[in-house]
Amino acid sequence: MSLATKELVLRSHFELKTAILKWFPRHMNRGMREMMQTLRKVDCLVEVHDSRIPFDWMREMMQTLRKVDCLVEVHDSRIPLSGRNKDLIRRLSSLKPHILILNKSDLMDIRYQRRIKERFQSEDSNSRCIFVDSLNPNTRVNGFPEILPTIIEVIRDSDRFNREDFNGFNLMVMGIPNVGKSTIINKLRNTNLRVSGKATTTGAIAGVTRSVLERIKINANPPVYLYDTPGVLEPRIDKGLETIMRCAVCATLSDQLIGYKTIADYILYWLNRHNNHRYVKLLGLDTPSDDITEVLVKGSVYLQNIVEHKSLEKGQMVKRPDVEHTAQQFVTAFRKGQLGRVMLDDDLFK
Ligand SMILES: Nc1nc2c(ncn2[C@@H]2O[C@H](COP(=O)(O)OP(=O)(O)OP(=O)(O)O)[C@@H](O)[C@H]2O)c(=O)[nH]1
Ligand SMILES: [Mg+2]
Repeated sequence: MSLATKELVLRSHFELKTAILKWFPRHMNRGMREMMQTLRKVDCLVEVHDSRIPFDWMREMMQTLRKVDCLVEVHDSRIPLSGRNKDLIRRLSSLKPHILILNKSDLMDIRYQRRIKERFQSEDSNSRCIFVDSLNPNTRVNGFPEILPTIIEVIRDSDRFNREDFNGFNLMVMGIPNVGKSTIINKLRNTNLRVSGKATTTGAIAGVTRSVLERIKINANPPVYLYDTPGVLEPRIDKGLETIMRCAVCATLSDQLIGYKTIADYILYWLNRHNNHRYVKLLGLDTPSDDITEVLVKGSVYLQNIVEHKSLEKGQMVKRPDVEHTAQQFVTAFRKGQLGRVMLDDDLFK
């Protein structure tokens, strides 16, 4: 939907306006320092995203890698290029067959699917790429039924597959936080084994899975087992602000790290650049605007997000718009697809 945009003055590029500038590099620097120390010991995997997660699981992950026949990489289909740990995947996929599942396809602009497949195919002709909407109860409407046959096919085609001592296929799922790795495992298990419940925990915030888990059986005949792993971010995610913001928009970074107002600001910038003004109705505005403070203040009034606090000057209760809460609602609406299906990396496909 596009409204008249006569007075709408768009920013030419996205800049951070908040204190994140002060401490984000420090977080990254610490992550990089820890990464360099750990790299000496384990050869690759790196955690930059959440300093509370210990590094022991990296060793676990490398040990697990020896046992698996195929790497199942999961990524968010709204950001097929941003945030993917490409160097790491390239190194690991030289050791094991690899497939890429682009999940959350219910939220992506599907016009890009063919172009994305072609791009990945041209980068690595041995890898396979499947689009999946793993929350859709109807497994037939998306790439879900293709996953297992494709994995078995790439393993069987690989010259490293040991057919003599076959006692089942072992897979390791990996990817950045919150892209749906655990959801896919549960769904594969529940669909193929006709069971219910969750074998591995899922959740809307980044960092739910915290260690390499025991292998989970996801198919009986042939036996297929899958190791779930914690999300790992690309060590060089600090290479561009837009990459960081796209990852934040898709909740692959913790919301506390970036802040809702900053995430909302990037969404506003991105929507306006794409002539998508659906937020005007959502936030009860008169016209589109590229000023996040104006949008959130007016939106707070419309949504009745008002807080009361005691004024130190006047000594009495005063009301103010709860812009933080409105920013959170705006971000949530975008993440749920209420402002349309998107391809956040569209500029990288031009
Ligand atoms: N819209 C949509 N949401 C999904 C899809 N798959 C998973 N989700 C949601 O994404 C969130 C993250 O899912 P998880 O399976 O916990 O993700 P994860 O990759 O295991 O996350 P970590 O363990 O934190 O690295 C949950 O809220 C899921 O419900 C999908 O296909 N579409
Ligand atoms: Mg998980």
